[in-house]
Amino acid sequence: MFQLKSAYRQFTEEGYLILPQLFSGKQLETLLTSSNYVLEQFMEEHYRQNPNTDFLAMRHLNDPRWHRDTREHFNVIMETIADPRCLGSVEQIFAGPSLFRSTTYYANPQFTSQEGEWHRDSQFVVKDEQEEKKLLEQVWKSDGSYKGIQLQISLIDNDDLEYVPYSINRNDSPEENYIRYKDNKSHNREEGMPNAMRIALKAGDAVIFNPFGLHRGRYYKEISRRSLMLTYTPLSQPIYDSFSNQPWFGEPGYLDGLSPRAAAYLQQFTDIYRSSWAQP
Ligand SMILES: O=C(O)CCC(=O)C(=O)O
Ligand SMILES: [Fe+2]
Repeated sequence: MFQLKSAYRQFTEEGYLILPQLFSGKQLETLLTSSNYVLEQFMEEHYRQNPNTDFLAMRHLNDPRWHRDTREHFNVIMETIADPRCLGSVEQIFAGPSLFRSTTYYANPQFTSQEGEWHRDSQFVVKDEQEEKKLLEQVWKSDGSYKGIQLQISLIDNDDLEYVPYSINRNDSPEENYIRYKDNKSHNREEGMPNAMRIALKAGDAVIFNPFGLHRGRYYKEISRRSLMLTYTPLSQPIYDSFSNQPWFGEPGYLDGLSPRAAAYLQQFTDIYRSSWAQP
């Protein structure tokens, strides 16, 4: 009998896991409508402040500033973060409970087209290549230390994300290192990354990927993209930074009106991070 790898093994070995039709039908439509409702407000503000200038992504769709007129779209986004379909897959990978970290929305640019830069997210939290090697070695030793895993839901058909399967458990090969780091990172938009796989998703499909593996996006004005990304850490590994800096979770009534299950899940975020938001 043909036996697929377990989700846990697929993710830990290859660094990514496809979740076909995580959302569909009316629910998918609603999620697209609610995400776009936030995006439109963000765009209006962004283009007013930065005329004719693209942005790669927007963060924090759950910021109450986008939901002053109605809680309808807020509820959709928050219920999605805590949806058992999302948490089920994420917690299978963590082999334990998860903690919400942040939301990001990728929408195609309006004015320009460019390839994304090949990277591992580990490079953003260290000062140089040597330090990154040490960090990755620590991660491999500690077996499952995550900065956060990304659950990206394609709300429309899209294949902008590229990933190098199995790169998560090893250092760069010389070819990979050339593209990612050499000559002051000036080659990191070049073609030819060995074994790169474009992740083709239909509307409603999702991918979970470990951002410490090699990956990049693509940002073309001609290629429509609406991908909602939810980031999670293991409950036991909170990370304090701009992603978790969401003091609005501490506002009275912030979680009112959500299902008891979603409210209980998201309350953990408030409980864990609240002290880090306190003003000195
Ligand atoms: O999906 C993209 O465009 C890039 C995603 C990425 O780099 C990340 O989530 O770490
Ligand atoms: Fe990344």
